[in-house]
Amino acid sequence: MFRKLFNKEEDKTQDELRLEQSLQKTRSSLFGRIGSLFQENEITDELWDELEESLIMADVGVETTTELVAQTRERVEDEGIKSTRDAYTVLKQEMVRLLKAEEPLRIEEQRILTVVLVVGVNGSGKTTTIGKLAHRYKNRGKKVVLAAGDTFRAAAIEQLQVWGERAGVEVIAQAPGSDPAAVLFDAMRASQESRHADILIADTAGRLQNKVNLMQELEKMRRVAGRQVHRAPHEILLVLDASTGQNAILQAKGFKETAGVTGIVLTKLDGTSKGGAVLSIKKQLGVPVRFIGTGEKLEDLAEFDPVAFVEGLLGD
Ligand SMILES: Nc1nc2c(ncn2[C@@H]2O[C@H](COP(=O)(O)OP(=O)(O)OP(=O)(O)O)[C@@H](O)[C@H]2O)c(=O)[nH]1
Ligand SMILES: [Mg+2]
Repeated sequence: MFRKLFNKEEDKTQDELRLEQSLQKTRSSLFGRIGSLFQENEITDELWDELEESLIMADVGVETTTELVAQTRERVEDEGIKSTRDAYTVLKQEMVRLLKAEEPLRIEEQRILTVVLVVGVNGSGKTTTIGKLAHRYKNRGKKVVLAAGDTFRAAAIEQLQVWGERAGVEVIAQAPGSDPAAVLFDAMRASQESRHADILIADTAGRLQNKVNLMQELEKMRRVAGRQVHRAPHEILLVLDASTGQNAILQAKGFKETAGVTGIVLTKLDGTSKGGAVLSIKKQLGVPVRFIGTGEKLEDLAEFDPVAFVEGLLGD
């Protein structure tokens, strides 16, 4: 029943293949153990205990683990499921349910100009992700412009310009030290008036979620954007480094409260065995994961697909 949701190996999209590959470490370290638990013959109390233990060790987080196991177990009992194989299917379905976004991603919707703000702590992968997003949407026929909203360091502006060149899109920048809200304002105006862009993606300086003045700076960027284009910024993507596991969730809570995050980009999934943390993001934050960073190159970004993710984590 669950299998039918998945594509056959040869039908997999590039995104699905990237996701699967980047989950290799997480899969082999701990989630492999979960697969073997469900190869036992009988469904026992020990099975549920060991499942719980394995999920917590895989950085899923205690609260999410408890709920996931309880719900899987309840369904298995209510539905009179007797085989571990079918129970495994229920577990996968419950995982998908934890990950599904209720709202569609707003980036590709038709509007005069879509504005995307990219935020996060230092070094999480914001600028790299912006390059990848530009490449992705340009390939889909969108006119993309980037705004160098990290005015904190000259090198940050140059780094975005390098990504702009790689992706073949224009970068609008001002001198280092300029007000990021002013950079965004100008970039929005240029995107509308002379560039006729579809999507404007703004970089921002890395900041810790508890630095009040820096969070106020983000609020100002949001206000300025909203005055210029109806309901902008349409997406505020928080970039989290997957290798920080449950710690990333703490960061995200701070950002969500003050910066109005609408979606998560989880980077560096390729280098970590802590991919299990993904399962608790939506439950703990109420914000869905939208993209996954699967490497350092322009193409290394996958749109987040819950079914492909669960398949990549647990295998068939
Ligand atoms: N393996 C891997 N590395 C990544 C990924 N995304 C970003 N990186 C690396 O992470 C490092 C930091 O990336 P940046 O894009 O500069 O991060 P940032 O958030 O813009 O950093 P600041 O502007 O300093 O706050 C770089 O070495 C990137 O190559 C990813 O998905 N996988
Ligand atoms: Mg940066």
